[in-house]
Amino acid sequence: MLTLNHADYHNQGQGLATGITITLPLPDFVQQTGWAAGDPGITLADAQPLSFTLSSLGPAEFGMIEVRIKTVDAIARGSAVAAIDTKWVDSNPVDNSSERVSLLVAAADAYEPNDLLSSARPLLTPARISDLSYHQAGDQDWFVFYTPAGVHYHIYTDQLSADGNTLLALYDSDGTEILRNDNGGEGAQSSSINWQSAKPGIYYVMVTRPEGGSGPFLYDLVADHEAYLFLPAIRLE
Ligand SMILES: [Ca+2]
Ligand SMILES: [Ca+2]
Ligand SMILES: [Ca+2]
Repeated sequence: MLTLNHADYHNQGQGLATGITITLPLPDFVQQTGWAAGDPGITLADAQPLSFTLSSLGPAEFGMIEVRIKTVDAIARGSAVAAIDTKWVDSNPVDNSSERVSLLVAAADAYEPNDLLSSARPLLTPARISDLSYHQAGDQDWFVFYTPAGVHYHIYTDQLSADGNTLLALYDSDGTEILRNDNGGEGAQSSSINWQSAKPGIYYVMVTRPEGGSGPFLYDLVADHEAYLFLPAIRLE
């Protein structure tokens, strides 16, 4: 897998900056395989953490470093913050770091293909299935579980990556929808269903992205048995 990442830099100071170091620490799951920069003065200083040096940058001058990275993982999440440093007196060092940028690898998860009720994967409740992905437009993740009657379930999506958005639905053995939820989970776009099985049988849960959105994301699917505590009747006499 090959993706491109770039760091923009800009001298917003009044004077010539010299002895510049640009650092871009990458998460462990990616490797830098190459880089390119428009400014011929840029040199690679170190591979880990990834850093570059530039002898000088005049007032209002700017540039960009493009870094090619690869990963062998199908699912991974991390983030990176680029930083720039100069040996010159810097009147405003607080803006020398970039915003934290999410780095996401969201290829097909370990339960694919499961886009149909007929290809649903077993869900042994209670369960947390981590590192699921919505890896392509229209992906549906179907899971199937058996329940006796009278069990309370809390089924929800969790740990959504940036810009993630789930729609969660519950179906009976005929594929008839029982419940669905879009944004009822603890995270803003996550989903949650509370349900009690009226009769024993096979049921299905399905997770997808709601209409109107796009883009890959990662999530966990959790199916908890809700515990109810019935206190014995007590009496003071
Ligand atoms: Ca999936
Ligand atoms: Ca799927
Ligand atoms: Ca949602």
